Amino acid sequence: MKYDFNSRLKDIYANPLGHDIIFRLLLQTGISSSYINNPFVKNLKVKTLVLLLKSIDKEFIQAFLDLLNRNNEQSVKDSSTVKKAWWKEAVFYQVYPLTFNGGTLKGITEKLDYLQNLGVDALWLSPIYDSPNDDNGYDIRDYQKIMKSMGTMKDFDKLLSEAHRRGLKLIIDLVVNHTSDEHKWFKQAIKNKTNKYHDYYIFRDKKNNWTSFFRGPAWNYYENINQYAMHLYSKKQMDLNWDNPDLRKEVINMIKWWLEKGVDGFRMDTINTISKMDGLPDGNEKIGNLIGFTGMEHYFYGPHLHEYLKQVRKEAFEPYKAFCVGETPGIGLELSKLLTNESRKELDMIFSFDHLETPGHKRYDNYEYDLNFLKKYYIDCIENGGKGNRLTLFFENHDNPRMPSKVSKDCTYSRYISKLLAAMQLTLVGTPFIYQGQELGETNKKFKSIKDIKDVEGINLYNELLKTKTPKEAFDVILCGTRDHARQPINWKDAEKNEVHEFFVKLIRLRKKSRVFVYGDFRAVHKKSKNLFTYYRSNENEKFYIECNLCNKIISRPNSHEKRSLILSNYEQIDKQLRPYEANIYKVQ
Ligand code: TEU
Repeated sequence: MKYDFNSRLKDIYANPLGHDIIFRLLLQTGISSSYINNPFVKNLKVKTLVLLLKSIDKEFIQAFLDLLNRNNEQSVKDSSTVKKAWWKEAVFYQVYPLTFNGGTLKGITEKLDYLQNLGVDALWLSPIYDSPNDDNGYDIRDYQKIMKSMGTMKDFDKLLSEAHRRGLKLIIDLVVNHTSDEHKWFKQAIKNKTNKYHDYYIFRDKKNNWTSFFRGPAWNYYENINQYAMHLYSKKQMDLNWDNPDLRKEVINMIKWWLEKGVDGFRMDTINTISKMDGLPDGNEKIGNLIGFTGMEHYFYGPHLHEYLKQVRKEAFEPYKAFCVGETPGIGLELSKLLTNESRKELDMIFSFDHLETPGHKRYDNYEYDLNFLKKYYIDCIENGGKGNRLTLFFENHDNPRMPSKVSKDCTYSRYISKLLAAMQLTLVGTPFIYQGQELGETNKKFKSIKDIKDVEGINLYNELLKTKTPKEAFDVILCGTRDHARQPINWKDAEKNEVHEFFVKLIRLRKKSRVFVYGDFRAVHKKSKNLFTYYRSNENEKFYIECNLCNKIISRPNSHEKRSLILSNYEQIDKQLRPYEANIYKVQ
């Protein structure tokens, strides 16, 4: 199907890429996604919409239509059944090695009993490789060497064998969209334009208008060769040229080297950005202003993405039956099906970020997260996700502030919120990924000044904000969204006496005992009730009813004559009404 100004919105929305772009645009602008389902709206032609909405300019729409016509993949046929797999049954735990336990691999090994007692089944380690730490290890200098401050390869081998001895799987972070500018490949690449490593990266005589996720142009200039090199992230993270088959081969060989050592799989860092639009065309400035980064429409879902993912899976993962979860900023529900449906043989799961901010908000905005949006998001994903796709269930990671602090600026109910979120994370349909400290009810840090901020993204944004704001105003913005909140050392003192920790242990134990939470059916009830999220999980043997109060007020509990027995609550005992952020799990008789 070719898309143009005569196309109807419903046809564009039926296209996976069109669906996700419209969903993302509505999300960024805070316009309700229910408009797109309105019979009048969905039958509108694009040209009529442009006439009606003066604010949308034709160039913006043309860029969108061009993108659709270049990526004209239609929806994938869903699988008829849900296939079982260890990574669908597992509860994952993300370790940020730099601050987990003394910043060493030995420190992680020391905590394996704690993690086993928590009940998790698999660990994801953020980068452990040799790095100058410009982006805390996401700027890799040597893929096959351990970061000196973290220990040695012997320490890693010990950690891996001790994890396996306890029945824990271990996956590592694969950062192959870019390397550090101190990587030996890049050091060769900038020597001259003729050596083979030069084409491992993206060099051009002229730069385009793309900007970096970490502010400023996405290009460094190298005078000795009079060329620019691309970096979508920090100035020291140089994008690899995945269009070069020799580079792909190098990456595949490195992956196999780690698989030979026995790792169980990978989390693939910003993996959807590895394929850039041919010719590297300028980004649409209006789209750039809206989403915050210019050019993203030309690389968040590039022309060869599927081809490259299929090759890596076929040549590296499949021979070892390795697991892979892709981190895919900008990818929504429909595109995720094209990346993870088992028929596609690309990724097993992805991390989509569409739920991490509520409509009209960005990470650095000062607002309180309304959990009613999370309810709507998960009902949509679960009811429309398909049997051939597995949702990742996460609220936190090393790139985002602590979720309880996003929900409520005051700490009155933060422990109840931590437990409410845990109840949803461990009873909804999908694979839970717990981020270090979440099980302890960690909240945002009270940083005092920009001196406390270490993250390159936050520091760069602060310096850019100083062009238009006072230092205090700029710091207040950073305080809302800095990734530093999630990167603080964990306080292990009395960790297991923590009420949030205890709740996580009980929840994970319940999930293990009752497979209904892994493969069972999901049915949301009271869908239209504000601040109330209630749903059933059921299979032929068991049925559970979960009720959640999504706000800081007491709300009525819906009447029911159903015979239920309370299994778990984040309050001491049940009351007539639902108290602030109350979460209860019942077994239905
Ligand atoms: O993050 C990629 C990504 O999702 C970014 O959009 C991220 O959210 C970041 O905050 C920019 O706004 C991955 C890693 O998780 C992140 O820690 C790294 O900084 C980044 O890639 C570059 O490797």
